[in-house]
This record gives sequence, C-alpha cells and structure tokens, in this order.
Amino acid sequence: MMKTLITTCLALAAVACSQKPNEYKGELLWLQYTQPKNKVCVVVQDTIPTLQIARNELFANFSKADTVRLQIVADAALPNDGFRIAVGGKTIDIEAQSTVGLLYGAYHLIRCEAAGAQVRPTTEVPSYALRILNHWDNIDGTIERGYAGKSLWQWDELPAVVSPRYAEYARANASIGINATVLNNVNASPQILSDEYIRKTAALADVFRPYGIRVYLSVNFSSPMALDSLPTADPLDKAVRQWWKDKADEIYKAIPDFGGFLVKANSEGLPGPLDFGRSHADGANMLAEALAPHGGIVMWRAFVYSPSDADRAKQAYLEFEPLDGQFADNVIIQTKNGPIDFQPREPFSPLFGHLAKTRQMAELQITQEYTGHSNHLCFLPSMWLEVLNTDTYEHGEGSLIRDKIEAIAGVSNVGDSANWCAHPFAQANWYAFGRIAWNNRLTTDSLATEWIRQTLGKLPNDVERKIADMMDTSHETVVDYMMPLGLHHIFAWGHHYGPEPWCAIPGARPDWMPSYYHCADSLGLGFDRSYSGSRACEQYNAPLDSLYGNIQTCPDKYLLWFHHVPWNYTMHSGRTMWDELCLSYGRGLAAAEQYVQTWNECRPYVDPLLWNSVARRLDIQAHDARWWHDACLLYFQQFSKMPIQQKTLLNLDDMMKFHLRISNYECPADGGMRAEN
Ligand code: GCW
Repeated sequence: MMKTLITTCLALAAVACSQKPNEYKGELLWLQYTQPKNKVCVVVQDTIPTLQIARNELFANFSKADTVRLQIVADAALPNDGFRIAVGGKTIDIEAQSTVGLLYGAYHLIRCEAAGAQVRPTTEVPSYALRILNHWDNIDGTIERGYAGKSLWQWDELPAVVSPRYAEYARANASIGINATVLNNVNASPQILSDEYIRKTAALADVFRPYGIRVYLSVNFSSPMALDSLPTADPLDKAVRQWWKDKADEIYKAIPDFGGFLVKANSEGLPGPLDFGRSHADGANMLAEALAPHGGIVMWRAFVYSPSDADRAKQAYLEFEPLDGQFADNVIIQTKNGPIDFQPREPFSPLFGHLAKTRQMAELQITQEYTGHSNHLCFLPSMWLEVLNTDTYEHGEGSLIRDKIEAIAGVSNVGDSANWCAHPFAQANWYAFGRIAWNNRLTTDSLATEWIRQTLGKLPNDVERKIADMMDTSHETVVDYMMPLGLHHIFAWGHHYGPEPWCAIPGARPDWMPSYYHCADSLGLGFDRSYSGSRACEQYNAPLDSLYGNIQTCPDKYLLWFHHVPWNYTMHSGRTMWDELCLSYGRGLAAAEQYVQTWNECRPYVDPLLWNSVARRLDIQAHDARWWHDACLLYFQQFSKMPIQQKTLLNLDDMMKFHLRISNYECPADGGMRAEN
C-alpha cells in the first residue's frame, strides 16, 4: 500500500514538474483568465452597458454553474453597491440594489473560480463607499513619483481618440471594487479646469461610467487667477466664490456624475487660502459650496508643513485640530497614514485619533516612492493593515482607524507600461489596495494567495507558499534594510531612491535633510519627540502618549522615531541599540538575498518571461539592500565608534565582485522584458 502511495506521489510530483508553467501576459494583470470549458447561461433583466459587461465577463470567464441570474432588488441590507450571492444547485443568483453591485457580484464569482475558491452564499457590502485612486499624473504626460512609464491619459488625443486602455483600466479597477479616480496630480495645473480639459475629462468619464467609476479632479486653488485673470483667489471674495460656482456648473454639464475636487493647498509651495489670511476651512468650504448643489465633495489634504513648529511631524495636527467642526458637510479631510510622508514605516497620523467633528479619509501610497520604486518587491498590505488596525484610543480602547475613516485613497502606481506597473509584483499592490478598500478585514496572506492564484495560476502548494511568504515578509524586509527601529527620511535627495543619511544640500529646508530626522551624534541616534524633546507624543491619546513618550515602553519599531537613543542603550532584547541596528540591517539584507534563491526555486513553475522580469529585479533589490546596509552602518558608525559584526559586512574584494555581478547582469537572450513590453 505504502509503495503504491509513494509511487503515486512521485508520479504526481513528476507530472507537476513536467507541467508547462501557466502562461503570464503582463497586460492582463490578475485577470489572466483561461477560457472555461462550458459556457454559462447568464440571465439579465436589461441590456444597459453595465449589465452587458457583467454578462460578457461571466460568459467568457465563469464556468462553475449552468445558470447565473442577475437581479436588481430593493434591499437596504445591500447599500453602496453591495451584493448578495445565492447558490441553488447549478444556478447562482446575484442580487444588488444597483447594476454596479451586480457587476461586482459577477467579478466576485469570476475571482472565486480563478482563485480556486468555492462559490458560497454570501453578502458583501464594501467597507468604504468611496474607494479611490489618486493619479499624480501631470497633463504633460509625466507622472510624479511614477515608475511604470508615462501617464495613461493621452490628453493631446482626447476627446477625439479614446484609447482602448481606458476601458481596460476601468475593468481592472471594477474587478477589485475601485469606484473612483482622480485623474491628475495634486500639484495641480490650473489648465485641468479649462473648458478644453473638461471636455477631455468628460470623454474619460464616459468610458469609466459603465464600470461604476466616477471621475474627480485635483484643482489648483489659484485657478480663478490663472484661468480668468481674477485679481485674487481669496475664498471670501464674492467674485471668486461665483467663479467656482460657475466652474462647477460647467463641469457638471459635461459630467453629470462628476465626483468632486481633491485639493493640496498651502503645502510645498502650492497656493491656498492661507495666502489670503484665511483658513483651510474657508478654502475648503468655498469649493464645497460650489459643488454641493451637484452632490460633489471636496477631499482636502492635511499634508501640510511649514516652519510653524520645530517638528514637522506635529504640523498637520497643529493646523487642522483647531478647525475641527468648521468644515462643510461635503468636505472630507484626506490624511496620509503617517505624520511625515509615506515612509517605509511611520506611527499613524495623530489626526486619525482626533477631528471628532470632521469627516476623514486615509491616503495610502501604492506607488513605491520610498520603498524601492519599481525595482523592489514590497507587498504593501502589511503596512496598510498595520495602520488601519491601529487603535487610536480616541473613544477608549477599540477606536480603530479602519472604523474612523469613511473613505480610502491610494496614490496610484499605474502607468502606460505594457504590464501597467512595471514590476509584476507591483500589480499585487494595486490589486490589494482595491480589495482592502472593499473589505478592510482581509489579511496580507489571504491577499497574497488570492493574487498569486489569479495571476500565476495553479501552482504546487509548496511553490505558492514560497511566493506568498516572500510577499508577506517583504514590507518588513524593506523596513529592515532601509530604515529599521523607527529611523525615517534618510533616503537620497530628489528621486528618493537609495540611502543618503549624510545628505546635506546647502540652503535646503532643514526638514528636507536626513540629519534633521536621524540626529546622529556621538551620544546616540533618533529624533526626540518625547516630553524632553518636541513633545509630538502628546498629540496621541492616552495611553499612547506615554507609551510612545517613554523610552522604556516605546515599541522598538518606533523607538528612533520618538527618542534620541544612546548607542549603548539596552534594548528589550538585551542587545545595545547599536547591535540591534546592525542586526536589523543584517536581517533585511539576508532576507532580500534569500528572495533571489527562493525565486530561483520557483523557476520551473513560472512563465519564463515573468520569471526573468522578476529575477532581474530581485537581483537589483538584493544589491540595493547591501547598499543600504553598508552605507547606513558605515555612516552611523562614524558617530557610534562601535564595531560592526564583521560577518554582516562584505570585505572590499567581495564587494567589488558583488557590484560587478550586478552591473554586468547578463540579460536573457530574449531580454526578459517582453512580459512588460
Ligand atoms: O511625498 C511627497 C512627494 C511629492 C508629493 C508630495 C505630496 C505630489 O515627494 O512628490 O507631491 O509628497 O504628497 O503632495
């Protein structure tokens, strides 16, 4: 018996190895469907575009039933495009209050089949009614902090030419429940509100509408002056208020379901109400008043910092807390997850534990400005869920950020690269953002396996597990080899890629320099935000204020964020802070190097072009991890004067060999790029 069993297993294993890897087409993202065997009968009540899309998707990509019936129902238990799935034998029913809800139900069925999950009766209502991408796309076609090519939006051709990629973009978003998009950069050009660009925007809105996606625009606060030469943009000026009302009317005439405005004001040089002695509330409320008759909203960003206080991490709270309750009902304050700026890890922004009388939404960064651009594998759900599941203690224990916010925005990583995101694993971040915005109870690992099964197809369990583990650990690995223990903002000037803790640009703002944040000196390392320092810890509700503010109780992962720690300080582990720092950098480096090995082991099971594309980037990532490790430890060692455990450093000869290996990387004959081109 045992002999037979072993023989069978060996035979199966042989078959598995010999199986041709599933083909991967970069441009298809997680929608790598293979045509199902039998064709399902899809019953819809109407042939409006959204239902036509749902029917076509099911007909082409779902085979786990004989019949699927899509039914609009009046059911208050299904708000915000929620849906219900009922299973009766070989018939499946999708019910929803809206046609978009039925479309989401259709993509749910297709996802179940593609991910190998059983279709079970269920009711799904989205965690957030507004699930929105922010494209930092400029109208000249460039993308700020974009690493996947140029902007998708071909403004010069629109509205006459409508690229087929716009519908593909909408389909990808609808398949993961994203229902809104801001087309342009928050460093907004006033030009976006010209009548010419409103017509172009309307053409895109027409494509997105059947997929349930509403269009929003980032606006420049000085638009009345830039576009129509008004003498001021003062929000209390009657002519300015009228200008915005007229502009809103013009937009809604062209785009009846326009979503509203996203605003970066009085931040990094952008104009705003403070230029006219007014408040953020004055500015936001003026725009809100213009949009209110049309049901539009204003998303007003809290990403502000000016030399008003010695600590940049305190400034959003200082500027916005006093305005609590002053914003109009259709204003939502959009706050980055952390107080500074999308670092590999930050404590949550204290605003999420305050502004009890103000609508709030979170801004997460999908594009990897600070986590390796499109070269590093950094699966971001573990960072995002760490933030969303944090307790702010605003109303005592159990005041989670995920329940506090009413919407969630992601700064997009999408460009016109053939596979949309350049790094194939960056697609997983776009995917996961949409899925978390729909269901904020999902976990990093469930998202990783869901994405792997749809994108890479059915793999042997151990191979899938290896890839999922790589994804699950990748964010912590990036933190370890870039900025462990609460270090932050020690990246290179300008492009923000690579280490530069020594960076000192003459004349630059001090709070743009790494030394402002790491504060390395002969005594220690880290920014003192405790009671003896900037007292930023006081912006957190009890007991977090004292938990973070006391070096003994502060969690290791935030230690150098909140404290200037002596090099020989004894950590919870019993090691000195210096040794803990060396260990963290060494751990991150080792993990990045291990990913290269892990991916080699997966080679027989992965599409060759995909494998090459990822292998090349994992090599770069391992190289960069070594670069971060050595650069930071050798730089900080100048201050600590303490030994680095030799095993963690390459000697010069090995270092040269290492760099040569990377710089002379033998690109595969086929370039290994076609997965992307
Ligand atoms: O992260 C910083 C970026 C800027 C960005 C700014 C912001 C769009 O370096 O490129 O500008 O924040 O969030 O407004």
